[in-house]
Order: sequence, then C-alpha cells, then structure tokens
Amino acid sequence: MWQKREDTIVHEAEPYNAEPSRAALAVAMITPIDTFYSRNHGSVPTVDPDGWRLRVDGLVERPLQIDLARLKAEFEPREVVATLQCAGARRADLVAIRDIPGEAPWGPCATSTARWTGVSLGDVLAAAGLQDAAEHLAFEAPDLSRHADAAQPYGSSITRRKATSPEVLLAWGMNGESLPAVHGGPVRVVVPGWIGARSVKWVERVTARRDPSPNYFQQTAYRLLPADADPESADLHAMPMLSSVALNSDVLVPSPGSTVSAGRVDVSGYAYAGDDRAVVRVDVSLDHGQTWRQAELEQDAGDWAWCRWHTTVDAEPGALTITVRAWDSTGAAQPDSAAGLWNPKGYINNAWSHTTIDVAAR
Ligand SMILES: Nc1nc2c(c(=O)[nH]1)N[C@H]1C(S)=C(S)[C@@H](COP(=O)(O)O)O[C@H]1N2
Ligand SMILES: [Mo]
Repeated sequence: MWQKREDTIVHEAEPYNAEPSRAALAVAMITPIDTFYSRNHGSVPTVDPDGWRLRVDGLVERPLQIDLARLKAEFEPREVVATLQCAGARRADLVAIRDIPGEAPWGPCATSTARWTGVSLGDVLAAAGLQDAAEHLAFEAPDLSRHADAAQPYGSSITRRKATSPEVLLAWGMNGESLPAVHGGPVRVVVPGWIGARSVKWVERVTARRDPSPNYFQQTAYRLLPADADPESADLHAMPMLSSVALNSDVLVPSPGSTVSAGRVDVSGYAYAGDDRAVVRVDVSLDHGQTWRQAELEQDAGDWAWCRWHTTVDAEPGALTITVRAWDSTGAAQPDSAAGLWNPKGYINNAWSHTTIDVAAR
C-alpha cells in the first residue's frame, strides 16, 4: 500500500500507519521513500497541486495567499536533510510493561530521514510581516481525524522562535521527487528536531497567534502525562506539550530474536538528538549496562539528521543481549529504565534499548 516495501510493518491499514523493518531502515543514511515510515490520523486526502493555496493570516501585517508556482518562484529554495521521528516511536517497549489501549505499538523504526526541498517558513513569514504579539504559528490541514474528540481536521503549532529558524521548511520535495501524497504532498511543514506530529502534512493555512493552536492534536494529544494520570480526566493544561525530540538510539542490525553465528558479529543502528543538541557518543554493552564500549559514529548528514553507528562484538554461543545508549552535546545520556518512563499515552520512550539475539555455535 502507498508504494511501500513488501516487508513494511503495517500497524493499521486505514488510517495508514506503518514503519519499515529494522533491516530495511538500516540500509541507508537517507531513507528511500518506499521505506520511510508513515503516520496518519485520518485518511490521506487528495490535494490537487494546481488548486493548492497556502493562506498566511492571523497576527501578520500582510495576509498572504500563495499558490505552488509563486511559492517556488518568490522564495529562495532550500534543501535540508532531516530526520522525522514520531513521539510514539519505541512505544512497543512501554506496552510490554503495561498496556496502552488505543495507541499503536510502534517500534524504533517510526524514525526516518529524507532530503527535503522547499522554502524556509521564516522567509514566508517575513513576507507576511509577523507582528510582535505573534508567539506561535499554527498549521492547518484538511485531513479529518475521527480520533479527535469532536472529529476535526489535523492541526498543530510551533513557537515563533522555531518557526523563524531557517531549517523549518514548507517542503514540496522529498529525496529529489515531488512530495508523495502519503507524506503530505503537495506541500507539508518539516520541523527538524521536533516530534513528527508538528511537521503538518497537506498544510493549507499558517496562522500567527498569541497562543498555541487550539487544535485537538496540540491541546489534548501529544502532552506528556504522569504515570498515574487518567488521560480522560487529567488537567491537561498542567502537562507539557511535546516539542523537541528526546535523545534516543536503537539497534537496527541484528534484529531482536534473530540467530547469528558465534564469533565476530557486526552491530549497527541509529542515534538521534532533537533540536539544537547533537549526538556525541554511542555506547554498547553486552552485560546489560555493567560495562560499555564505544561504537563508531558514521559521518553525519548535517545538524538535522540522525547519526548512524556501528561496532563489532565477539559473541559466544547462547543468548546475547545488546544494550545501547547515546550521549548528547549537553553531556546528557539516555535514561536506563523504560519502566521509569511509562506514561498513559506511551510517548517518548528513550530508555536504553535491549536487543536479545541467539548466538549459534559454529
Ligand atoms: N495533516 C497531518 N499531518 C501530520 C499527521 C497527520 O495525521 N495529518 N501526522 C503527524 C505525525 S504524528 C507524524 S509522526 C508525521 C509523520 O510523517 P510521515 O507520515 O511523512 O512519516 O506527520 C505528522 N503530520
Ligand atoms: Mo507522530
């Protein structure tokens, strides 16, 4: 479906929610379009590129209405290699601790990297003239989600500070092709370093506001609740709205449960630090975190892309658990326990990952 690989793991066919296998995701720094995960809250809308318009309104001096040709002609083209990661990535490890009803058990591959082409949102906002009072930029899309309480189209917002950073794009290109419908074509927002939910697909309106978007997906979903909160009755206003992506990492090869031959085993994976942080080190442990060795980091693809890593371990016959954790440029490391991070919506599991494989005698 949606021209994804045969081995894609489909959590839900409609709305379409799917992530690649670890082996497929491991292949390249830039994730091919047929491999890139896809997360949808409603049906993928069909938006005619010729009829598409972007409205820019709210707290601006000059409200705009721009078609695709003008967007391409009037603003400087930009290309950014950026990783998107869903706030629900690695939820499966939280579900294993305690069930999370109604949320897909995403693995680590709700994480993918593309070369995005478009224009800086900040350039378009400058043309509209942001008023001083504008603190948030809200995005609206036409896709209707039944999951929202009062069913409503998808929307979200980001702060003025992030929205005017040059890496935030209105993108129409993905890996050199025109943006496919399932990824938000003809035009989507790409907010590098922030949870995927803020990169609104099929964007048709940008509104400058004093406050965050009133949309369900800003106000209710994507808030981090404490473990003992009831999502139905919690006072959400006291709970943070998720923005930047947490420092995270996982093993992609070998996959959990696979069998390898004893001896030298190549291990590889990714690490990712959101927003203005960078991955500086990745550690691998073969004794559940008692002792660590450093993995080798591969050359990165710029500030907004994940960091791929690899190492070789000497494996003895029997069960082997490979534990991984990353460190970022602020000196922070991932937390050790997924149990300690469990939350009722299953967001942001960035605990050390444990991958257990079978090592067969040669
Ligand atoms: N309009 C719209 N934008 C959206 C969504 C959506 O359902 N509708 N899902 C969001 C979420 S939660 C994520 S993780 C990313 C996924 O982008 P992708 O499908 O291109 O991988 O899109 C975001 N943008
Ligand atoms: Mo997401």
